[in-house]
Amino acid sequence: MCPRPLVTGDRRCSNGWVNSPLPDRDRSSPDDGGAPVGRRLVLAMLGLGAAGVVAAPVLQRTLEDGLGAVADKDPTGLTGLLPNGGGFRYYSVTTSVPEKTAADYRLTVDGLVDRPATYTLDSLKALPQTRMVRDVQCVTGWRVPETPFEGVRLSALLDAAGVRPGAKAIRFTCFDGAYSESLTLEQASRPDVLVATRMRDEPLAHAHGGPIRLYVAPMYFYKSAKWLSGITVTDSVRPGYWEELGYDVDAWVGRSNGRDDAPTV
Ligand SMILES: Nc1nc2c(c(=O)[nH]1)N[C@H]1C(S)=C(S)[C@@H](COP(=O)(O)O)O[C@H]1N2
Ligand SMILES: [Mo]
Repeated sequence: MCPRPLVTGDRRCSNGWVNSPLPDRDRSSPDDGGAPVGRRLVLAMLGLGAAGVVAAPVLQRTLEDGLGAVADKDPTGLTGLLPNGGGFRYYSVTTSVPEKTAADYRLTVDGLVDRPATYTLDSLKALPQTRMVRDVQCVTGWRVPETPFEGVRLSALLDAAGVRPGAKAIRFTCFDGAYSESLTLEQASRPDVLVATRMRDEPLAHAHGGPIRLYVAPMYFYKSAKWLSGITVTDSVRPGYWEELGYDVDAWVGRSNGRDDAPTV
């Protein structure tokens, strides 16, 4: 299955599905006078050329699309783990993502901190957990109402690490080996930003970025990096994966990316 091509031509369907948080209006036509962010993104994508397509393999499907279709195409072996999707879509910028369990999952906190740390899954679960129930909004338009997330406040991990004076931002990296995200230190200190251990009142499934993902409640869902493995405190914001391709770094729902969705918090 190959949905609407991102740009004219079908070369980017050679790897599977399109995966972009790009709004549909821009995906269907780069020249339809859409929002400036869309044009910027399309130009960035075009600029990538063939190498970019290889570097950013494409995958997108709805978890509830029908597992048969997914099984036919799925190069990742995730199919058996797919939970009831509840309207969520599976996103990954890589064709496969290793599975991590309590035995081999690690989260490192480093950079401009006094006490760098490495957490295991068990050590994260042993810390105080915060549960929040908010809508999830993807920048492509889909929204899932009232989704429970649970986890450790990012601010608690930062406090434990001792953020040094002069620190301004956080860079997040993922064990898929490709995705990254960023927040300012002020954003990262909000009580509604979690290092999530659970989603929808279940342990985080691999398809949803388990065992640990970031959850940034007030921002578009691309900020909620899946398969989180690194938290690095830095002296300036380094734009994340999609932000390098034109999406807003400050991705407040309803106040960014040229969109007017209802805020999620
Ligand atoms: N590591 C990683 N995290 C990611 C992405 C990704 O491709 N890789 N996609 C982002 C986008 S655009 C969305 S909408 C959500 C999708 O989360 P879901 O697969 O749990 O629905 O994950 C975000 N975090
Ligand atoms: Mo997204």
